[in-house]
Amino acid sequence: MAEHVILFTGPMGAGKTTAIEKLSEIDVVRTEAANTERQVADKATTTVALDYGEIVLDDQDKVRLYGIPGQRRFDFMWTILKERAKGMVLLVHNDADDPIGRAVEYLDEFADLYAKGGVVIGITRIDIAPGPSVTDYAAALAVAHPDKIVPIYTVDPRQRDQMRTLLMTLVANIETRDMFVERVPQREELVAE
Ligand SMILES: Nc1nc2c(ncn2[C@@H]2O[C@H](COP(=O)(O)OP(=O)(O)OP(=O)(O)O)[C@@H](O)[C@H]2O)c(=O)[nH]1
Ligand SMILES: [Mg+2]
Repeated sequence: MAEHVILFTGPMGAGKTTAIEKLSEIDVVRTEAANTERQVADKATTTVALDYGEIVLDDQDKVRLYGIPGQRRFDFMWTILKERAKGMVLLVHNDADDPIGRAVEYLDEFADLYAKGGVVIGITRIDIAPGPSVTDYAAALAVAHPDKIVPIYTVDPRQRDQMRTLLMTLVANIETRDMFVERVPQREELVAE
């Protein structure tokens, strides 16, 4: 059975914990504490260390789901979890301040994960804020990260099927890339020939 470690990143209130709760087939380990920043995200609690859940896709891929805290003051956890992960689900809520700017910022911060495996973006809370559109995000990312092709979807993290599709897209991308890397002769082999 293949195993993948996937990080859920994004600003405070984007829906990372909600998504992991929906996807996980085990009881989720949560580290919620009272939210003292209600002006940033109007909800009772916030993640202070990590979320952890697991799901098996198609009986063959075990996916370990890690959610990071959205608040920057807990970003020491980002560094720890970044090392372990192979891919990232970046969730950005469309009603955030400058949501496109936040998406670019997270892609900058976690660029290693793009190189290691793959990244997919889910824009959330579009029922609350319908714009900006997927096209607006794509245009901004093409300028900020012209070397990256990142799939962008709109999702509602409260809907399990939507999150499952997003996750399966990411895992398929990672596996395709792994296969390609295995097949392409490495530089040392070419030198030896
Ligand atoms: N209406 C609506 N609500 C949503 C949507 N996505 C998430 N939410 C709600 O927004 C809130 C998101 O909260 P969390 O899941 O705790 O967000 P988080 O990303 O884990 O936030 P931090 O841990 O604080 O960084 C929850 O109350 C969700 O029910 C959406 O698409 N539409
Ligand atoms: Mg959370």
